[in-house]
Amino acid sequence: MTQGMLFNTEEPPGRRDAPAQALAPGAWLFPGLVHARAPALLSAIGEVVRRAPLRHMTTPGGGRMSVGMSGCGARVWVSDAAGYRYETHDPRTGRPWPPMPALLRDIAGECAQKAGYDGFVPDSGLINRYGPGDRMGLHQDRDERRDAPIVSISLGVSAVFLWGGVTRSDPVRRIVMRNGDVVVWGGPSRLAWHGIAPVPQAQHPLCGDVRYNLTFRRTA
Ligand code: MD3
Ligand code: FE
Repeated sequence: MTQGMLFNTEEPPGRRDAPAQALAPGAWLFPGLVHARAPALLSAIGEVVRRAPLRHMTTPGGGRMSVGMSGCGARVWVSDAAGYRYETHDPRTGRPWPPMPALLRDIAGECAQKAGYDGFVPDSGLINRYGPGDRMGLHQDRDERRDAPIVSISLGVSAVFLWGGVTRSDPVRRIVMRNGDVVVWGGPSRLAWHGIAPVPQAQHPLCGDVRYNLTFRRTA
């Protein structure tokens, strides 16, 4: 997609009940699974970021992440000059992270169950906010429990998800994530390399030019 062009990323009708797609062993894409609940999910995000404002974290290498981040639950991932870790308190406010809204916890559990992971109760909900041009480089998620899946919910503007497989040299697949799409990653796919290509300049009726991604994890 050409940067700078305007796209209407509103999802076409009829994709809401699209079948689940197996992306790889242990990894499932559910197109539009939470589409109907996008407004409620966005309200829950608003409730969290009112108490724990989105911020651009610093990487250990001294860079500034383009993605705005916040979170809820017992522990939330943070990055600063000292490295990556999960913290019980928001370093920006000094207060505990906001509790995870029951709506988020319940939807995450329901999504995990659809992928065959029963009894998933996340203790961490990370909120990523992407504006036009914001991206996330290829990485692995290594800082939390690996015996639990990660549930990812995309909202707002569509983005191209980069998926490099479990070995760094694996070819990178490109998968479009639209408003209401859910991916559940676990088992053999839990340590896959992944990232987000620069988000296009586009408009979504619920989110303007923003993409949100929610990820739900177990950290303890
Ligand atoms: C594949 N977020 O927060 S979510 C992250 O859209 C992160 O904001 C991206 O990567 C985003 O760490 C992608 C999809 C995702 C999340 C975790 C994974 C894919 C994953 C863990 C293992 C393999
Ligand atoms: Fe990640």
